[in-house]
Amino acid sequence: MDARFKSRDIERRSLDVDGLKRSFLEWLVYSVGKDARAATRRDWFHTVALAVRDRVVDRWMDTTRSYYQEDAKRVYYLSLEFLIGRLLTNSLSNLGIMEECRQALDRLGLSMEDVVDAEPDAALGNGGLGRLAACFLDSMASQALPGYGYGIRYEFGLFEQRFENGWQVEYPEQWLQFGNPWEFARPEVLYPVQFYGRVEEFRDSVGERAYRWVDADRVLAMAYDTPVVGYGGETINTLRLWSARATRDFNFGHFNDGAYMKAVEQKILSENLSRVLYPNDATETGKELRLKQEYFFTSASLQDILRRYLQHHSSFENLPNKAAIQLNDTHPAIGIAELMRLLVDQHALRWDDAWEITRATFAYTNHTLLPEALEAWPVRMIERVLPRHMQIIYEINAKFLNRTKARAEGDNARLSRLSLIDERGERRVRMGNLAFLGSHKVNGVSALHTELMKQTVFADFHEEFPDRINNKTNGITPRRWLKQANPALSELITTRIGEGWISDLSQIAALRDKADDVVFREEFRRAKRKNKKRLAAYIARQTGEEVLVDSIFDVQVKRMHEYKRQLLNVLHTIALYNEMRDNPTVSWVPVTKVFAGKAAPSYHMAKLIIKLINDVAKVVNHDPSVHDNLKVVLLPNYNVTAAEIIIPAADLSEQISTAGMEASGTGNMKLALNGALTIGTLDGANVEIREHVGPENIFIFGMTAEEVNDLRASGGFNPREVIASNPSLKRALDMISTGAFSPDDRNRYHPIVQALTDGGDHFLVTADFADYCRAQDAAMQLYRDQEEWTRKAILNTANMGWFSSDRTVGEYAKEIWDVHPVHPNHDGEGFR
Ligand code: GPV
Repeated sequence: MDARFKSRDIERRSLDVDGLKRSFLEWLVYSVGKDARAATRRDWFHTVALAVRDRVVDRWMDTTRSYYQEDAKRVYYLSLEFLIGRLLTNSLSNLGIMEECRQALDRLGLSMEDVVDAEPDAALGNGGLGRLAACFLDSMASQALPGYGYGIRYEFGLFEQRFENGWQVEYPEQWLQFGNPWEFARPEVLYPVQFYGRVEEFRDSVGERAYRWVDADRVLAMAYDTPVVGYGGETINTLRLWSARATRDFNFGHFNDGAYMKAVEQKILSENLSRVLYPNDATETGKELRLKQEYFFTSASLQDILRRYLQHHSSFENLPNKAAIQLNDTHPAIGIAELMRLLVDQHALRWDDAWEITRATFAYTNHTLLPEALEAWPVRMIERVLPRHMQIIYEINAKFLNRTKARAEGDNARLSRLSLIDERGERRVRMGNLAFLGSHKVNGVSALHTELMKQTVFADFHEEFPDRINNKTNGITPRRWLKQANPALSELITTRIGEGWISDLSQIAALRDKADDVVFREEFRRAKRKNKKRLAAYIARQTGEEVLVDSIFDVQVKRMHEYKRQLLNVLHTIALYNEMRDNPTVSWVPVTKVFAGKAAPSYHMAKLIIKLINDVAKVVNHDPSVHDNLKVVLLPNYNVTAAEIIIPAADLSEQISTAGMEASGTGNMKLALNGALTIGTLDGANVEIREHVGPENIFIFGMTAEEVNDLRASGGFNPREVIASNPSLKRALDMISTGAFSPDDRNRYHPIVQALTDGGDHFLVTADFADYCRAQDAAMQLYRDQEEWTRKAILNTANMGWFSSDRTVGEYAKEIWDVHPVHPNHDGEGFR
């Protein structure tokens, strides 16, 4: 070791058991302020996290310094959501000191599990979109890519879900309550962000027309940085989250009125901006505070990006060569108007130059085609909240529409579809159109979704700009979703093929041969069984329900949404329950139906489906006539931490959305990688999963996206006819509608029955029911042959290598961002 450092400095970096143990004790006493006798589990978590953080800081600064010294092109991932979950296991695992830490804690008489469990789950996201952002951060850091995440440091993450009497009830998620040991507050990194006010026109120094935004309210955005530890610990990137702070300037006018307290209160209220995450998944609320959140973090991030750029450059023409900005859906799309404003109003660039730079810098990812999720802000709201941006949007629109062919050809219908402004009804700004126009690349998140983008929402834009749309099928990080969540399977894999798969998941293909190896199959089953036992214990703890470890763990975990069709699964559950009761002498394959997922608090239908699942569970689980062959559980408060326990234990993965509606799905990838067989529709990335794992190793059922489209277009679908011709479906629906599961309120499920019948069954649950049951039967029959089931499970794991987010991020880096790995120099001052 280098003698330049005092022993304490060395200690802070040491990665062996003794060094870790000494540093834990030092942190406990001097930073947490407790001795070992008085320390709680939470104190120990903070202690360990702070000690681990010490091992990261030097390499973090080295990484940042290397990017700076090389003036490397950076990619900035702007996202309103980062669903990162816990960080302790992740950091230890990526640093490669998991075992050392376990032993150090052991010597202190502590269990690693207890310490790990004291960490709150950072739920700064709703579902797939936010988790994708977190997987991308891991992949960028693990591949030495200069990538930054920018978002909001919500004080309250996604609500905590509890069931009261079977109904979902929401509680605030106070993840910051006891402090966050991973983050570094940066009170000096502070940017003003404005709202409201008006625009003044004036003549600039050369007599040109110019604009300034005046009389606006101001808030400050303050940075909090969290290190993002890449696999191997070589690259440590930054996730920078903004928190709203009141400005200190006072309106003296108010004081003269004696309204001092009022003035101060207004300032405090401005901090509400970063208070809470909106709990909607793929639906928009159109609330002003949401628009302000979007602008708040986007503006602060752009100011920060320009400041960093200007350290090396004195003009802006090189910005696209030094910065790539990825818009995670349209939530940060106002950034296009904001960059134009910064370049034109504040840095005096000519409009056309600014536009060229802006377009070359931004790229946009679309994550849904659902019309209710396509953001469209009322013009009147933007005019009021962001008056200068509204002008800029009009200007972008006018210049664009003037140049289109449609105008030349007098095709007004097409022109109005291309417009940034939706003129039907209340005038609105179509954020998707703005994002498309202001980006050099636009991508979908699975092959099917990208094709549908070209055919539907962006058909006109695709014709106008045929090279702009491209596909980047989503991926998941194998570090969190295999190595950390499933140590049993990970260790088994490593004994056979080494550990190269962790940073190059394509290597997992080497397991294909092992599917025919009877010893390997036995060990694979043993790993799965271990995970199922762990889940069974979790289920017992959470719900009080005992489930059979040897039953099929049939898992549907995701947000509650009609298009995801938890109802289809419930109807099959009821049909299976009836069959089991009718045929008690048959030797049934035992099934455990595992559900988990949150409903948006204002989504009444989704909340009613939650209640239905709980009601069905109550009846089925306590009916002795099914002899424990069927259990239904709905686990509360699904989050990243719960997913890490549930996913490795799954046998069957439910991916049953109405074809054409799930943009990609990423849970489907996590489950298949962990050796679950998929039962699914040809939707989103399921299509590509089928291509990779092979059609014989997946249960595909139901209508295709094209068939769905045709059936809906024909207007001829009649759910009543389908129900009448399927006795098991009819019986299940009759039971729901007559109160078999809700004797206390027989009409409770009227809205559900209504939606599936006279409501026209928009999500085609009844249309796909029969084929779904056929696929379920096939799965149950296959499960009887454990060798054959295991063979297919292994082939799923072995064939999922392509779905690593390393592959996805690599494609973005090459085809959209043009960023390259920068390997940090760790030899300099400050490194051991
Ligand atoms: I837009 N998605 C999400 O989680 N929240 C959103 O607000 C929107 C999309 C999801 C899609 O529903 C998934 O199909 C997809 O896999 C995921 O985004 C990541 O692309």
